[in-house]
Amino acid sequence: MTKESSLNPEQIDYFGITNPSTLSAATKRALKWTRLENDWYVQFEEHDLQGDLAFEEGVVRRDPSAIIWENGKYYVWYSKSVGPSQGFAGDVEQDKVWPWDRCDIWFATSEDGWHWEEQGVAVTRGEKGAYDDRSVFTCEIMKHNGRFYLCYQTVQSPYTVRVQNQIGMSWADSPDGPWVKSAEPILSPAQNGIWRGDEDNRFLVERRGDFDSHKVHDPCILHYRDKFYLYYKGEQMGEEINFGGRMIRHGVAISDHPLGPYEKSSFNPISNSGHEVCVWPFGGGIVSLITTDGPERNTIQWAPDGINFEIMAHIRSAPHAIGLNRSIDSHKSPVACLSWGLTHKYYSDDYQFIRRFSAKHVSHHTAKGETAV
Ligand code: AAL
Repeated sequence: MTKESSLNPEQIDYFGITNPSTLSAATKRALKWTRLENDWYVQFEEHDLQGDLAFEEGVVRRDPSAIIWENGKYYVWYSKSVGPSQGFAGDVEQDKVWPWDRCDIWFATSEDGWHWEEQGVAVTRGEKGAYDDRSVFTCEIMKHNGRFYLCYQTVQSPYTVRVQNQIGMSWADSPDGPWVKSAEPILSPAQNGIWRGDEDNRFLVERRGDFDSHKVHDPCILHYRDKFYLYYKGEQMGEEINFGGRMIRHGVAISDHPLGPYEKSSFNPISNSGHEVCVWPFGGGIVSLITTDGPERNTIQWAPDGINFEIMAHIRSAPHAIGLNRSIDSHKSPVACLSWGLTHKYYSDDYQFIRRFSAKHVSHHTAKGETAV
C-alpha cells in the first residue's frame, strides 16, 4: 500500500491529489500504474472494401488471414461459404450449422488494399472420411524461406455440437498455389475432458479437461527464436460464461519445422482472455491483441519470451478477426503493424463480409487549431 509519506511532489501534482493524507482506493491503484507513456495505444476505424470482397448477398466471406505483399500485389486468404445456416436443431448431416461450416479457403489480390479481386479457391475440404471433410476455415498465412504455409481450422462431418475442431496445414511454392495438404492435423484438442451422457450438449461434462479440450482454433504461426510458434485459441468442454464473456483462452505450440510436429507449451494457457489470435513480433518479443472475451479483453499485451504476456495498454475497442498486414515492419513501433489491415463484419447472423480497418496511434487530444506539446 502506498504511504502518503512516500509520495513525492511530482506524483502529487501529476495525479492531481487534493490531500495526500486521504488517498481514495482509486488513487492508491493509480499510484501503482507502471506505464504512463502512450506508445501502445491505438484507436480503430473500419471501412468498406471495393471489388469482389465487398458485401455480396447470399455469400459468407470471413476471418481474413494476414495480408502479404507478393508479385507486386497484396494477397489475402479467407473462409468462404454460401447460403444461410440452419443451426443444430435439424439434420446436421445435411444442414449448414454455422456460417463457417461447409467452407473452403479462397484468396484475393489487390494492388492498393482497397479494391480486391477474388482469384479462386486455394484449399478445399477433404474427401469424405478425411479429418477436414466438412469445413476448412479461419486460416492464416506464413511465408518462410520462399515457401508459403496456410494453417486453418478443420472439422470432420457430422458437424455436431460436440464435434472436435483441429488445425490443418497446406503449403505451396507460390501464393497462387497449388497447395499440398498435410495428411494429418498439425494440432488437436487435449484429450482429457469427459462428456457427461450421450446428449449432444457441450455444457454437460464429468470433467472439463485442459483449456483446449474441445476445440483448437484461430491458428497463427510466427517464426520466432529459430522455432515456429503456433499461437491458437482453445475452447474447453463444459465452457462457462465468465466476466460477462465466453471462457476463451489462448495457447502456443512450438516446433523446429513449419510443418511440425508441434508440442504444446507447458505454460498454456498463455492468455485467459481474448478471442481470435492476433500476434506480431516487436522488441525481441511478441505482441498480442486481446479482444472480445475475458477480463483482459481490449488490451494490448507483450511477452518478452513469446509466452509470458503482460498488459501494456487498455484500448477502447478492436475490430474482430483481424488479418494483420505483414508487409508493414512491425518492429518500427509497438503498434505500427496495426496502421491498416482487414477484419470482418456481421451483416447478419448468416452472412459476414470482409472490411478494412485502420488504426492510429493516440498521442494527444487537441481541439481544432490547438497545438500539442
Ligand atoms: C471465429 C473464430 C473461429 C470460430 C468461428 C470461426 O471468430 O474464433 O473461426 O470457429 O468464429
